[in-house]
Amino acid sequence: MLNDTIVAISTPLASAGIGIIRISGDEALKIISKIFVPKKSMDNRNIVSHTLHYGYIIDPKYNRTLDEVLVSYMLKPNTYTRENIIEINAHGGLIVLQSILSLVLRSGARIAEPGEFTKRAFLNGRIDLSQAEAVMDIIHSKTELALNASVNQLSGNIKNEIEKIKKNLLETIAHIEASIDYPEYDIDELSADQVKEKMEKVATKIKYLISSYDNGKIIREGIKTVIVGKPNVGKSSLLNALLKEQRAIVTDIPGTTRDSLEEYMNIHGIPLKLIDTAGIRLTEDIIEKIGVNRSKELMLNADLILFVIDSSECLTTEDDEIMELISNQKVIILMNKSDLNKKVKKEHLKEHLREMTIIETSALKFEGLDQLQEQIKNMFMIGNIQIDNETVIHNIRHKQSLEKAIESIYNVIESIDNRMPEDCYAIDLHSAYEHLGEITGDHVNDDIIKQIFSQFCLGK
Ligand SMILES: Nc1nc2c(ncn2[C@@H]2O[C@H](COP(=O)(O)OP(=O)(O)OP(=O)(O)O)[C@@H](O)[C@H]2O)c(=O)[nH]1
Ligand SMILES: [Mg+2]
Repeated sequence: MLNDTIVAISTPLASAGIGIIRISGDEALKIISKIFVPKKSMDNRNIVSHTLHYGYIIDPKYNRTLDEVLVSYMLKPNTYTRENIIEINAHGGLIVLQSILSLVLRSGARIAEPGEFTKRAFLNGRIDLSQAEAVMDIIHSKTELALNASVNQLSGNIKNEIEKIKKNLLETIAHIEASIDYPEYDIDELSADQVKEKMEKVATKIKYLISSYDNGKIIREGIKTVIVGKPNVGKSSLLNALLKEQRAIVTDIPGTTRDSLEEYMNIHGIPLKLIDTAGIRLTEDIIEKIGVNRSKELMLNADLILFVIDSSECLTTEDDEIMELISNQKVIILMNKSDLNKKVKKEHLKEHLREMTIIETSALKFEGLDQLQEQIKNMFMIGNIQIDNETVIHNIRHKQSLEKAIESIYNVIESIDNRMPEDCYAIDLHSAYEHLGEITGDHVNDDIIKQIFSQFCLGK
């Protein structure tokens, strides 16, 4: 499949200033010579790589001009795919681009699958699998921090980190196997204690990478923050106050919010995905019931819960029920309506919820909101998330492979502690090595590769 020449429209199919059609493969030069008539005649045998040429795309069969274009010639091996690449910069119109595309197809290319250009870059060894994944992450970045992390990944920071660990493992494996296979040679033996010491260092490194995933997820997806509470405590007012706009409907009628509502706000470059929910109570109203169930569902999947109570009223069984539901999650309790006379005592809340932070707020008077943001910042260590120099794992696939690798390393350590023979733990060393190879793509099966690239955009 790597032998044929592929083509795709690499820009969105919409009216735009320019649209780019990209061709990659051995036939790219031959195909373009059939359909491109440059203003200044050029010799196809002496093309200088990475040059841009002005001219017309002409359908030779009907001698019809399709568009006025600029064509870039990029000769292998210094290209995105490591193959010859031609890019036609045409006008960005649906019909123009599709006409040129079908002409290229008729001239001998095949339509590219999603991500196939990047897949070729990977299969031809220009980038590893983690870098290929970074390409997609860059395209889908929702925050500046996410973009930063993905660019670092593309530049190879994860690849380098993993390669270092793999090299370390490989040296140990080679040493052990040489002494098993060639006992007659006098190889400096690594003592079991030395192997153990090495593996403990490896485990620490892997553990560190795994722990970076929590930050990575936040960088990538933001903090999913769900505002919950019984009806009329001021949840929607709080959302509006934080966003500084009248986004949600607020009334003094309990049960105003029927459906959940999402908005983003930023804390130090990290998005907070704020979700206002329907107040939780027992209700016979069918629509409200659906809303209440949805609130409960959202609560379970939240990174953070803002539990709002009305501090000017006594707590009720509804508040108790919610506290029960959220007792295992990251929660900040907001004693709202602090501008009114206080009836709820903090001590009473603490009886129910031991570890939780309590903040007094008034959504009406915009009080306590800075304190709330500060608390969120500290809770998620947002000030500490620095990804410029640090390697952050933010891909679940990478995390899973690291977890499997560390499992195997722990097995090695355990075998050594139990004084097992070397060939026993050599197997676990191998499997740790292979799990790390899943990240870089040296040990990964075709199905996984297929699945990863199928998530790519067309033309990338
Ligand atoms: N005094 C005072 N009133 C508030 C405060 N926050 C909200 N309210 C009032 O409380 C009432 C209910 O506010 P909402 O924001 O709609 O409450 P909710 O929790 O979203 O209610 P549901 O959508 O019904 O679950 C409104 O009349 C608000 O003006 C506050 O901090 N102080
Ligand atoms: Mg509401």
